[in-house]
Amino acid sequence: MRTGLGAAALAAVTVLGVTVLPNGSAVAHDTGLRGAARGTGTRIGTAVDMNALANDPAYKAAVAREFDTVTPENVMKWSEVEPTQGTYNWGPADDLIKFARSNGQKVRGHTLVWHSQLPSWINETDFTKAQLRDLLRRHIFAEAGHFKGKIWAWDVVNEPLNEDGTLRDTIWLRALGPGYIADAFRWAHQADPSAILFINDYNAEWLSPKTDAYYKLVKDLRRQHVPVQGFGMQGHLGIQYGLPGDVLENVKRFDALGVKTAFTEVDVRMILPSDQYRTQAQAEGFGLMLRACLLVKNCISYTVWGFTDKYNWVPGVFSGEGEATPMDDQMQPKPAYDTLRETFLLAR
Ligand code: 9MR
Repeated sequence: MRTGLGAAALAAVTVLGVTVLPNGSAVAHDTGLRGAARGTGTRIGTAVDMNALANDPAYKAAVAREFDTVTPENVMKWSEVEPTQGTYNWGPADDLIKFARSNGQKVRGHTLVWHSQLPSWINETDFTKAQLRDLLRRHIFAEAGHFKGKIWAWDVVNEPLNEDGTLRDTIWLRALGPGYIADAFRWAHQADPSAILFINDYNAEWLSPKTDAYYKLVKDLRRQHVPVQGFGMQGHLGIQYGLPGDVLENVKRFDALGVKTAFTEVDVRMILPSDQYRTQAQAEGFGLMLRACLLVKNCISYTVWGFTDKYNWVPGVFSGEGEATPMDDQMQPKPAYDTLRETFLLAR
């Protein structure tokens, strides 16, 4: 396991649905990414758009065929689960859990504490600091409690740091102080002791002031026996910035801390229109993060933030950019898909 990922990784070739590995063996293209990942120790996952899952049979079939973990792209966020104070809407997330169970998939919960996608009633009411602390605690117990035993890994705190490594100025920092991160992990662990608890962020993949601060934060929290068990690197890259060179080094240092790691929201966007060079650079971006994951011991999952350009958040946020996923808008594999598959196959 995980031995075949040296320079030989470049020598696997996929032609007409068959991948020829450097040792000469051929693997037919019929098992999907899920089949390719089997036995590598790293699960392949995707974010799921619940509307697409309900209305697009080809999308639904692909989620079941290609992935062994699912993450709700939106339906577990606070604004979605408690749109009106005290009135919970668990239905869509329950549906995803049911879908995952019937397909033998694990669920990554996303996300308990975030500054974004908060219900409007939180921002619109003048809560005191003590009330906000109580609301956050109740929210964590309500949500992690509702899904207790059904979530493999939770993104407990999402995006709490700035690029310079300081704590992001959020409603939670202002109300609870810097200890809110430790509190959130303790509450989540009490509510669902079997879930693997992650801290999660973007621009967290390479060496930088931000990841230096995460390294220190995770180390300090663990020294205080706070149940932080995983470091999640979202993995949103854009080829126009160049691909980061020191991803493996970064993953390695968290692995050495004794926490699990995961790539949690991978996509690689580009300035449109695409061409073969951009599409190839994109494939390299997907591949370099998967390779880093497979080369360390405890990188337990690699999740793409959507697998088809048919449903994707990028064009709505970054104007003129897109095509960020491994399959095109017809759900046909792009070079990134083949790279992911070949990289997994070489690691088995
Ligand atoms: O993909 C999600 C999109 O549909 C939502 O509109 C958006 C709202 O902020 O959140 C997107 O997902 C984000 C994820 O929850 C956290 N990391 C960044 C993701 C992309 O913005």
